[in-house]
Amino acid sequence: MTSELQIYIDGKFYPKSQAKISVYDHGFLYGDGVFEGIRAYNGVVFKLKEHVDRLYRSAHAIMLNIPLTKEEMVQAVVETLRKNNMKDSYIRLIVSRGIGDLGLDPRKCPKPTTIIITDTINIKAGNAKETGITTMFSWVRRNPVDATTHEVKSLNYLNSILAKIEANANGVDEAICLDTSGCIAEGVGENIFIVKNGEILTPPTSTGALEGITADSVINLCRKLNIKLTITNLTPFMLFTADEAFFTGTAMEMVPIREVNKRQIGTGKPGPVTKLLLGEFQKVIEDPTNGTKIY
Ligand code: PXG
Repeated sequence: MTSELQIYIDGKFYPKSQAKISVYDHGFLYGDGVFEGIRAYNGVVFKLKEHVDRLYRSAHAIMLNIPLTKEEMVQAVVETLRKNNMKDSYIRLIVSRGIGDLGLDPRKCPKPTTIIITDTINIKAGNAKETGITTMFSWVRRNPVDATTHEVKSLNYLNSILAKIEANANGVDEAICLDTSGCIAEGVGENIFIVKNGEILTPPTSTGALEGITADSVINLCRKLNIKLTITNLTPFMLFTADEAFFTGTAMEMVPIREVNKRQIGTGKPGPVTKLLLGEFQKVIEDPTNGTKIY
């Protein structure tokens, strides 16, 4: 019999069925908290230190003091994976404002809640890497660059969820969010890249997009491979007329985009630059020096 998944809450482990938090936790009541989505491949947590750094940057922006040091947080993630005997995992790291009263005031929340879930859900999108996925622009604009900006990986994801609901309702695989000026920001949980005349373009975080860790790996790959990469505003027209396009993110990894709002992108099949990067990116995630060893 396989034992139940153990979940870390504030330094203790609980079986999944008993891993519960208070209904007075402000993460639940107000979306007041921050999180990370991380993956482990073959016994190595990919870019764990980078994810922990980003978690602390998000926390700093919302004035949330995480009760662990970054080193302790790294260790807590590793310990949770060990506890569950896991080598491959989709990890969710959450720090909420903690238990307070029913008012908004965070001063009523003396202790943040730290949760680490190391699950095994298979989020690989079938054969999407070979065929590419369909997308549409959502009517939901990415939040402006204030409190709920996606630069902060906060627990406020309604913006992305509404865009996802719209994509689901329209029978397309993923939504793309525009910023308040109508330029492309990102997908619901992915950064976006286009290829035009052999060069790569991706939007800046001033569109309210998250500074993606997968995107950063792809940007570094472009440098290594001498592919010109420019961070610049992208209009919907630029995506309609791109030769190739793809998403990057921890969950999806790298996935080609073949269609947007019923317009075919390029040949409608993953193009040469995307294919090259897909192959190279696979090597990056398999390279144990790009992460933290669990065992
Ligand atoms: N933009 C946003 C808004 C995100 O939340 C990314 C880009 C990609 O960043 P990384 O660092 O992962 O390359 C994210 C992160 C999911 C899921 O299960 C994915 C994210 C967040 C929450 C859930 O699909 N992606």
